[in-house]
Amino acid sequence: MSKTELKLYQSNGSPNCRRVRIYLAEKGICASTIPVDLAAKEQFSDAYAAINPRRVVPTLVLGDGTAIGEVPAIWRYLEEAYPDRPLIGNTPREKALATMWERQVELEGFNPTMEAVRNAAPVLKGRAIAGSHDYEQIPALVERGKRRVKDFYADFNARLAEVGFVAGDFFSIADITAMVTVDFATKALSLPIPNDHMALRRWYELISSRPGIAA
Ligand SMILES: N[C@@H](CCC(=O)N[C@@H](CS)C(=O)NCC(=O)O)C(=O)O
Repeated sequence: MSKTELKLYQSNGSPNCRRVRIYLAEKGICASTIPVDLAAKEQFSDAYAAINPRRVVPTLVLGDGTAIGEVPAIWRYLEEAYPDRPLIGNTPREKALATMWERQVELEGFNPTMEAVRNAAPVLKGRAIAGSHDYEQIPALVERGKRRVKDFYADFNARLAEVGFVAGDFFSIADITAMVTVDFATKALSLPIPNDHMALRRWYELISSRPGIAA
């Protein structure tokens, strides 16, 4: 299958889509991008629901029509189909570490950021959780989410005082999710990395200089 047969259904403002865009850019994989307008609720159209019944972005569609949703599943497919420049580690040990740290970043940093944003944004009223069902916002989750993001910053500042990258001494999907988390928490929650978190700031500057991060 040629690389150009990959289609990524995505939205530019979506942090989950950015996790995949950065991955593609870092690996040098070409995929045509097909915009899904979340503001216009295009994710609920019959055409998109046929591609992703969960009605969320991103979705990667392969040349044979197979539709893959969920960021880790998309990464998993791409990592096996395009093994050059591995981003989920080289060896069994590195693969486990990259997966473990990426999941920890998602659980402790990315998800709390999304929870705080989704429970606060007036435009997401009645849509506190992405997906097929509607859930009302719970204002108390906004403050708790912000507190958890601050704890994530402190914990990962300590981690990055010991190692160069989140998973150890190699760049990986764990750095991608951490980078997307910091940028989204800064923009949407006005929670930038605190000035005294020197190790996290050093890591952020290093990662920001990679060309793929602009994706
Ligand atoms: N667990 C899913 C999360 C996908 C997700 O929540 N996407 C958001 C955009 S960041 C979405 O589609 N939102 C649509 C909505 O809120 O209706 C994944 O890994 O892809």
